[in-house]
Amino acid sequence: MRGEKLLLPVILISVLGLILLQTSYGQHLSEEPCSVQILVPGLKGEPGEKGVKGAPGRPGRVGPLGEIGLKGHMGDPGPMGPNGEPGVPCECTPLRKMIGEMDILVAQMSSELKFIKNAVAGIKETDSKVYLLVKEEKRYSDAEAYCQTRGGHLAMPKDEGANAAIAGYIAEAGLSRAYIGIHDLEREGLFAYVDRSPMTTFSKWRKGEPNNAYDDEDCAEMVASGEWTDVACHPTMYFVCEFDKDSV
Ligand SMILES: [Ca+2]
Ligand SMILES: [Ca+2]
Repeated sequence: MRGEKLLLPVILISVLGLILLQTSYGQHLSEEPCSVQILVPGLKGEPGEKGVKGAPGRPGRVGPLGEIGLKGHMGDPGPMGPNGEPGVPCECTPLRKMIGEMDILVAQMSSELKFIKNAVAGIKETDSKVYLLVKEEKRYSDAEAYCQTRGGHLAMPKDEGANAAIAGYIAEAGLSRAYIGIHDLEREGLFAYVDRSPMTTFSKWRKGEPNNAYDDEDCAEMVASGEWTDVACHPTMYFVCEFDKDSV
């Protein structure tokens, strides 16, 4: 007990002495600000609170041009649009007039063409037929084909007038003969016209003809006098075509 009584005053005096010592040291520092201070870094403090978000930065510089992208696929077709406004009725009267004038022109040209053909080729004609002497040597079948492609046939004299017209044509041309459209190719001895029409009352066979010489004469020619002779079909010679006037 006695020891404890002595220890307590000693502790109190020591603490009091330390307090006094610290107080006199702090006063000494504040009273002499120009004196040299030696600062020693303290311990690192606790992390502070997170700061608020800053203001947006300035825009950056313009970057380099990018590469050209790949071409895209064509899109689906769009929906159908609404119907348009009704059209204006056709002004057909001028068109009809124009077509009528063209018809007149065509008729005039056809007439002039017929005149030119007559003048140049010296075409012969009767009331109903136009005859054309073709100075190209052809076989009978080829001659008929030539006439057909132009809308006619080999000449088929069916009366004296027609026969005389064709004969005069041949004679005036200085020829002695030409194929005409008569044959017995379908039945020997039964001559008919090339358009299959039968021979009726008129015929102009030379005396002794048709004779089917060499058993090889199934076609016919007209000589300059206007008489007929049956001849072979394969030799080539000039020929006379005929055309209906209605179709020329
Ligand atoms: Ca015959
Ligand atoms: Ca004969």
